[in-house]
Amino acid sequence: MIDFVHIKVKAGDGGKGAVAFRHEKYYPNGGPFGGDGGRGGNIYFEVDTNETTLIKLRYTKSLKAGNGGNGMTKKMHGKDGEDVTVKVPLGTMIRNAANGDLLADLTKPHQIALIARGGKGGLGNVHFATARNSAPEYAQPGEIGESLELQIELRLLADAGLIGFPSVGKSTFLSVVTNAKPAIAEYPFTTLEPNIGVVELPDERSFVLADMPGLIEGASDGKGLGHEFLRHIRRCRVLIHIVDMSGENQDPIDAYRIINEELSKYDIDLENKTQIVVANKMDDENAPVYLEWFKEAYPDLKIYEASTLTHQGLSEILYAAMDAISEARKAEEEQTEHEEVVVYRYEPKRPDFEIVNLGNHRWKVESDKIDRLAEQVDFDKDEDTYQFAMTLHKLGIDTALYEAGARDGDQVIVGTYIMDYTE
Ligand SMILES: Nc1nc2c(ncn2[C@@H]2O[C@H](COP(=O)(O)OP(=O)(O)OP(=O)(O)O)[C@@H](O)[C@H]2O)c(=O)[nH]1
Ligand SMILES: [Mg+2]
Repeated sequence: MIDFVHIKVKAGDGGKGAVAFRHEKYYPNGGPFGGDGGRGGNIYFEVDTNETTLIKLRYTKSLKAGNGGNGMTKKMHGKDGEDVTVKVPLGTMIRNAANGDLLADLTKPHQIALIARGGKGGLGNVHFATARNSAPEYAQPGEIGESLELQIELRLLADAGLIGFPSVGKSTFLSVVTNAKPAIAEYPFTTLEPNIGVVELPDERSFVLADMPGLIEGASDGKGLGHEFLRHIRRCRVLIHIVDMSGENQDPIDAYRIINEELSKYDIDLENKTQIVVANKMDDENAPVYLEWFKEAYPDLKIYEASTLTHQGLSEILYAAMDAISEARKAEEEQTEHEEVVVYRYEPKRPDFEIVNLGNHRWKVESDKIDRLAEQVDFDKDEDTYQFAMTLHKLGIDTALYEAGARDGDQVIVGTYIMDYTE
């Protein structure tokens, strides 16, 4: 079952840095006193194993995280904006709707993905005081939080899979214990694609159940519907293996053996999966005799007798499956419980600039971003020039120049401006 929703998300904007000055009795002309803006809230998506659908998001057109508060006087920081965490089911994939890029593939319990990052708060004017200018009128604006349109897709990972020969009653089983409405018919290979439903038990536990197309001898080599869905079976924690005791289509003893052989051939690790063996169609008049033979052939096997037609014996099977699934989930959760898995879609930040050695102690900083910034600067004004130098410093350009080999007195070309380099 695949489920899609589209939503817009907007991370919080950073708060503005404050321009303020100290005005106290004994400091009539005190220095800059403006604090920093707070960080904008982030938007996270987190796996919650209690969720099984995206229905909640279907009614959400957009989500917005809190903006950071503005900086205040007395160097007080603005408050950080509130984060938003969206709980989604296991198997949720989040894409950037604009280009289809996969931002996160949430496949483990507790996994968290940072999807939209809040803007940084602006620095208050306390950061900009210098020997030359002890009363800066400048503070940074806050960064704008990211906004994205998301395409969210749920690929339910089935906890349990119904397997067996064609026409044994797998789809009938699914249709009786879940809301799913799969096609059911006498002829083999009625089911061509797995159908999925959610089993909800009276004790409020639930699991995802899928029926599978029928398996036949040679399925692992691609016979019948072959490989297509064996890969789904591999991911199920529990297999409910249905054997048709009417004996109408196959001998139940052979059927059970052949299915297990095919699964092993396909490298499905049967040792580590719980297999619940169901003797189905027990309402059929021939079933009791076949069942006796079956028990003699497999004396150590626990067999659940059932009829999906008359709904006999089904709840015992569901509880057995649920218990095995709960145990498997617990083991999985314990593995990941204490390491919060964070999937950042961010690549390690690439520098926005390149340092080019022109030789002769001359260097060039190549960067569109910095060229654009430089256009705004009035280099006749000390304050502007100073701010620009500070920006270069913050972007790590002086360090990068040093690492590239620049030394005191070298010339650095930035945009159309030539500066002297000082370590
Ligand atoms: N007598 C009897 N017939 C049943 C029972 N369960 C299912 N059937 C019948 O068996 C036939 C096949 O049922 P499906 O549920 O489609 O079987 P399936 O295993 O999904 O078959 P494929 O999708 O072809 O692999 C249908 O005609 C059902 O009505 C049962 O408990 N007793
Ligand atoms: Mg079917």
